[in-house]
Formats: sequence, structure tokens, C-alpha cells
Amino acid sequence: MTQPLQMMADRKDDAENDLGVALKTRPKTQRPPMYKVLLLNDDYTPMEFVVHILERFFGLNHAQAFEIMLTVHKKGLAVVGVFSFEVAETKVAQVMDFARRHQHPLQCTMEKE
Ligand code: TYC
Repeated sequence: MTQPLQMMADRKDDAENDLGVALKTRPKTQRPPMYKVLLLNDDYTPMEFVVHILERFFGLNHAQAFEIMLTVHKKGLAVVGVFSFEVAETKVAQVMDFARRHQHPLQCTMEKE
């Protein structure tokens, strides 16, 4: 049994429309902004303490942590990671709290990428 002509036409239209929407419509999506977490140099925080922080809160291995610590020591600061706002905020708070509890003046900040 054959379908009525109009029904076949509708089916064809629907298929074309779906394809058209998928191919032509590109809604403007915004990627969420990312934030750099920066570690700042100072004259008092022990190098090994900074290395420990980088291993503990940023998941770096000892060699990576030592390298970034040395960069901060020599250049004054370094980016230690790039995260979503909430994750960056948490890392900064964890570092600042840990440094304060150990009475080191280490500073950690974040800035929009
Ligand atoms: N400059 C410190 C020292 O000589 C070491 C240090 C490195 C401190 C990195 C802070 O973010 C820092 N003991």
C-alpha cells in the first residue's frame, strides 16, 4: 500500500529541515574564562616548602615542582596552572592557608587568562 502524496512530501521536508538545522545553525557558545594561578617569590619561604606545595596542591612530580620553584625564585613569579574560576580560587585558598599555618609569607594569586 502506498502513502498519500502529501505525507511523503512532509517526511521529505522534515528530513531536509533536520539536516539544515544541524549544518547551518551554529549558536554562539562562550567558553568559560580560565584563570592563571601565580606563585610569587619572597626572600623567606624555604625552597623545599614551595616544592612541597607544588607537589601537594598542583599534582606536580618532584622534578616539575623543583623547576617551577626555581623559576619563581629567579624571575619573581610563575604560572603554576590554569583552571576554572572555582578551582583556581580553591587552589589559591589552599596555598595561602597552608603557608599561613606554617608562618611563611608565600603569596599565591590568580588572574584571568
Ligand atoms: N626565594 C626563596 C628562597 O630563596 C624561595 C622561594 C621560591 C620562595 C619560590 C617563594 O614562591 C617562592 N628561600
